[in-house]
Amino acid sequence: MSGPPDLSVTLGPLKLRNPVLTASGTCGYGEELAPYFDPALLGGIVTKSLSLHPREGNRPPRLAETPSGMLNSIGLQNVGVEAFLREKLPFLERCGTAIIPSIFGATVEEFAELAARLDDVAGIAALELNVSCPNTSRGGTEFGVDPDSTRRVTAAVRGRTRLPIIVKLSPNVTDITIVARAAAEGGADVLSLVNTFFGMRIDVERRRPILSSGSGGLSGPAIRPMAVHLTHRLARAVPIPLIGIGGIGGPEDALEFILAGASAVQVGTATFVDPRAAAKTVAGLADYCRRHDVTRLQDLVGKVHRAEDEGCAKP
Ligand code: RRO
Repeated sequence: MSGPPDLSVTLGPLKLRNPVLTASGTCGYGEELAPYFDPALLGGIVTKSLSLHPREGNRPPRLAETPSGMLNSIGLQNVGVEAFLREKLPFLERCGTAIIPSIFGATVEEFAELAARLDDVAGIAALELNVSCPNTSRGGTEFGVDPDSTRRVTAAVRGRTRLPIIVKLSPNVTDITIVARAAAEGGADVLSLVNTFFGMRIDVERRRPILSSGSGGLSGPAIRPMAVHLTHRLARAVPIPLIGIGGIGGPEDALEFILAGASAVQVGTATFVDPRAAAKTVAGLADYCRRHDVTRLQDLVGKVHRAEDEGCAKP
């Protein structure tokens, strides 16, 4: 191969220098990464979900370790959209990577207002609609488990912005393809999957839930095979590009999602273990391309061989 591999990816109207983004809620508004690596190495940064007004989130304890994973119940703590624009975006703009605010509304109108507020702002590459937060009583999964609500939220946002729209899907549904199609019908350009799975831990001595809110959202390697499965299934069911999320901690994990059909990936919980995980994933993907003589990483999207091709048909 002559020259470095081409890691750039195109997701509908969204072009990224490489397919590795940070997952919402795992690096605040990007500043937390800067001591560890140059954020320009990333394909993009997805911010903590923003609401119209600041939120303090849930009471602690709001994190709990689980086997190969983590439960959270942060409760959407964030600075609010105005403080984001004033205090956080200037740093992000200087990072030299795609900036993707995640937005969260308790109502359809709040989603639309957030989109309108961010629409004409320089330095924003796309919006990710969080219709899948497991830790709020209003909005969140309330929208993301219902196809009609997902369609209405997406269409309302579509009506108020020219930015590419990514809809982040919940895994806590019977059939993810139904909600995904609704998001596409509403005008989504890209789908990201998955947000966290509902989960719970109980302190048996005290006979109480460990999280103050009772249940929370499960992330980390524990959910990766389920997320890869859902990505593989969805890639065959919807015509729009996908971003894979769920326990990605390195290049091999990212490649599982890419081969399953994701055009890009988000690194989340792994950043809490190794703050350099996302940057190392980019470097590892380039290395894989060199070792396998892949000129354009994008050519690998969805290229997993069918199990039947290897003589292991389902019983
Ligand atoms: O803040 C949270 O509790 C949270 C959010 Br907004 C989300 O989308 N997913 C998650 O696991 N936690």
